[in-house]
Amino acid sequence: MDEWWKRSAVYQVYPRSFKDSNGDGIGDIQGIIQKLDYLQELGIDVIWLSPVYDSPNDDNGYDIRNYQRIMDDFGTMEDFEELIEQLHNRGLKLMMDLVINHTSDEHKWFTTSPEYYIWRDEPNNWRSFFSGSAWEFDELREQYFLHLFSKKQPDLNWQNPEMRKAVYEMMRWWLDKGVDGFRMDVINLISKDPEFPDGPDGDGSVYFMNGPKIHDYLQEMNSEVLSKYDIVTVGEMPGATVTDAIQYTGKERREVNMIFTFEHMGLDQASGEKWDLKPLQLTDLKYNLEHWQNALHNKGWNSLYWNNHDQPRVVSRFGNDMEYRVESAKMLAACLHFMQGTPYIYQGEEIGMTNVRFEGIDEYQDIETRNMYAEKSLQGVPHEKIMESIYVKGRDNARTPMQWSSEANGGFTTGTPWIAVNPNYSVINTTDKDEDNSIYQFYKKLIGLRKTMAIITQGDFTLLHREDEKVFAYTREIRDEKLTVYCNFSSDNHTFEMPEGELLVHNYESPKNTEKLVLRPYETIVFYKKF
Ligand code: ISL
Ligand code: CA
Repeated sequence: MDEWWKRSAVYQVYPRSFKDSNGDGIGDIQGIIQKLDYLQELGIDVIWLSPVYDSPNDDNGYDIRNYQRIMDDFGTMEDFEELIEQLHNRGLKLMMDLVINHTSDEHKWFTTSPEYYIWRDEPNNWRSFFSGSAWEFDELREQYFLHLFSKKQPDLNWQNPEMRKAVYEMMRWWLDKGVDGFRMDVINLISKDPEFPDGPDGDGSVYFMNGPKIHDYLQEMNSEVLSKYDIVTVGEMPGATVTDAIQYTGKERREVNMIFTFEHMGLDQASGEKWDLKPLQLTDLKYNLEHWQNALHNKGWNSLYWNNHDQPRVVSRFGNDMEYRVESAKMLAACLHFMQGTPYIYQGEEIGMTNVRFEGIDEYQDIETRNMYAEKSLQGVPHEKIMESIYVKGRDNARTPMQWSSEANGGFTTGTPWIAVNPNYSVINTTDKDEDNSIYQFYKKLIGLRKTMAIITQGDFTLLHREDEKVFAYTREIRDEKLTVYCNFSSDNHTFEMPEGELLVHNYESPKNTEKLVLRPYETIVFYKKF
């Protein structure tokens, strides 16, 4: 089968914050349809749509109440079918978000088929990702159920074959409707150690990440469902290492096409806790990505991403969103898009949207952020200190509405947005997208090059200037071709020997005219050589 997804670029739409078509302040499916020209022009191939299923919205749709219904906020099943049709008419594909580690506690299964969930007479010490115990007492059953996320997200019991059958049936139903693939939410958490042992300091991850039967379940899902369709699959997999990734994505193993690693997202974290801040050391990022590039080469397949709806905005995180916002947004794009793998662009990344700083905790909507704030406040951590970590890492950084224009609310809604728009919308928005030097045009160029240059999807990766703490440089090589990519992650100049080849991509007007390669602040420059 043709592996079209190896040449594709994926664009993630977080529907609540993309475009509101009816003025209720919530993005919706008709809003996405209105913006298909914008997406098609960017050159992307696939839209990954964050959950649009019926949900009470405890975790913005990652708590599904009914897998076969569209959330009222987003529209109707007819709207969804229209979206698929319009995408397909344009040659674009739709990747659905699939949340099957857990459902909402309002899903009918929770009462009609309690054996689909995980129950214990006594809780163990595991902590939920969203603070507090991962177990909740149910008055009716007089037992505890497991919820790795919020208490309104009970974990499904994958040991139950009936439950698995019901999930596979639901997946086939969507594929028969014409969806082109799945992004599988925390899919490597579905197999838990049946003994449920206590974990060190309440961290149960070794007992539920990449658990004992995970590969059996994925292979069964593949033979029951995935293998019957020409689709793309990506598994979101916290805690998966390169060794795991080779198993999950090795072609002959028939599991998934690629996974989202979290390793490079944890490098600016001082401990196991995401709120424990530490500045990024560039060499850590370089060595990590080098490791993934080389280990999966010919053995599996990488997904490439800098951010998503759970992560801060990359230009604020690894770039410089104050003095060099445009330069660093482009530099980061080039750094990622010349690597091997399938690149993912998160809505707003292509216009250089930044993190947000709301005054008070009440303006934050994310359950992870709110629960963490409540827990730390009780422990006596000062307000300013908690807010500082939210400004750096909070998920709402990525969830403020898409900034379409300099009109009220960034043109996202004519009503009151469900979460405030980043006040910088008057400057950062899509209205400059047609200008030659816009970030959008830069992304468009990178996406286009991937289509025409096989070296980008196939070439060997070699890191250059390994020890350099400020500059990330690498080559890609195949037969008689070579790409050399330089990325300056700092606001100082750095000088190197001039690489071979002609200039392919550049984020400054013209190269500095010297014998040497002088990289200016956040400069990226890419050379192409044919021997
Ligand atoms: O957001 C995170 C970083 O702190 C993770 O803990 C995140 O919850 C984890 O990566 C799993 O994410 C996915 O499943 C969650 C949902 O809240 C996220 O939005 C989703 O991407 C539960 O369904
Ligand atoms: Ca709406």
